[in-house]
Amino acid sequence: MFVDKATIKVKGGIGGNGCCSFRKEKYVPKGGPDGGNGGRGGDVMLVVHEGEQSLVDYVFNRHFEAEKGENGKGKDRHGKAGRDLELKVPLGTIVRDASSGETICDMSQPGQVFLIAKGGRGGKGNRCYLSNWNRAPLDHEPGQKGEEKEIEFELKTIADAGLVGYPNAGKSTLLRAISDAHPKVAPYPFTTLHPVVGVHEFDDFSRLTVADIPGLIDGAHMNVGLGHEFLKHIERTRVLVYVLDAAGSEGRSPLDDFLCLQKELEMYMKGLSKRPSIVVANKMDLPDAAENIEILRKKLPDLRVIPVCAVSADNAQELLGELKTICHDHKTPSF
Ligand SMILES: Nc1nc2c(ncn2[C@@H]2O[C@H](COP(=O)(O)OP(=O)(O)OP(=O)(O)O)[C@@H](O)[C@H]2O)c(=O)[nH]1
Ligand SMILES: [Mg+2]
Repeated sequence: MFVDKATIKVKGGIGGNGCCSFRKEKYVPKGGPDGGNGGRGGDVMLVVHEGEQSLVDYVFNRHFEAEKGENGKGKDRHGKAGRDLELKVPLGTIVRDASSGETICDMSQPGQVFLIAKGGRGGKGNRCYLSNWNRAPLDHEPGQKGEEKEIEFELKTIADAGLVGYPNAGKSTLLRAISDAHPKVAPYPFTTLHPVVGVHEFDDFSRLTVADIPGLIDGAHMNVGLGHEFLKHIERTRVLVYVLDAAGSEGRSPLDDFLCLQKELEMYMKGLSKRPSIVVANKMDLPDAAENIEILRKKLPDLRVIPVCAVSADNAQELLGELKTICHDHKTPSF
């Protein structure tokens, strides 16, 4: 199940209570106060986990509370602090306050950690109240409550490149050819129903992340097909890769496909189609592809058109090299 929105409640752990106790020992009369402090409650932290690609963990379980601090004890023993609670979120999760809608943080860096709800302070034991004026204090504090928040997660995938194209153009096949991901491939439209991110590691150990986005069709902006719902997952990619069925095997012209895709992107978000782009002319093994690629090159002189056969991974290296160069030259757009 792919989930890109969730609302949850987080609560820092309650601090442990301070203790009221007096030293009792043989031959030590009036031993004095020895009540220890309570431990602090655990914090709730958000941690980016690159293995996660969905917010599915937060659909059924919506309440998260960190551990309570231990109560203080006699003989000056302080309570143990409560354990922090780490909530894993996928890279690209935007965190908002559920009531005001205000953005609290954007989990956009690998390994990023954010303290979302602080645990309560532990209460003071009666030992802390010892003074020259009060040699036998009975005062001691209860632990404080932890911070409590209702927050909203929205996942907007972050990847170096985003594959956009019509259903069946071969986006998932291409992702399989150039990365470690294994999205489902099938000869019917809308095989991919949610974004999948794959990673390619180059020989110099640099990495390229590529997001496969569900197929777009004409009128997606009017909610035709899967609509625009998934386009938010290419908003934060540096390069757009238009994957076209260069053989026109479904009776459409690749050039028209490209122009319609560009129009849909622009309708979703102004300026999106101006992002650095590459055109992948896929299915070069089929007849008519060679002829169509010439038309594409002629009509789109400013764009790099790369012929690829995704099934046999032909020319995948050239595409990867080109993506690497473009990603190197362009920073991730900021939002
Ligand atoms: N002959 C040929 N067929 C290909 C090529 N690339 C993909 N296909 C076939 O095209 C069909 C669709 O491929 P997918 O990778 O599932 O296409 P997609 O763009 O991910 O489709 P959706 O997930 O539905 O949007 C499959 O039957 C693939 O085997 C290619 O280079 N040559
Ligand atoms: Mg697919």
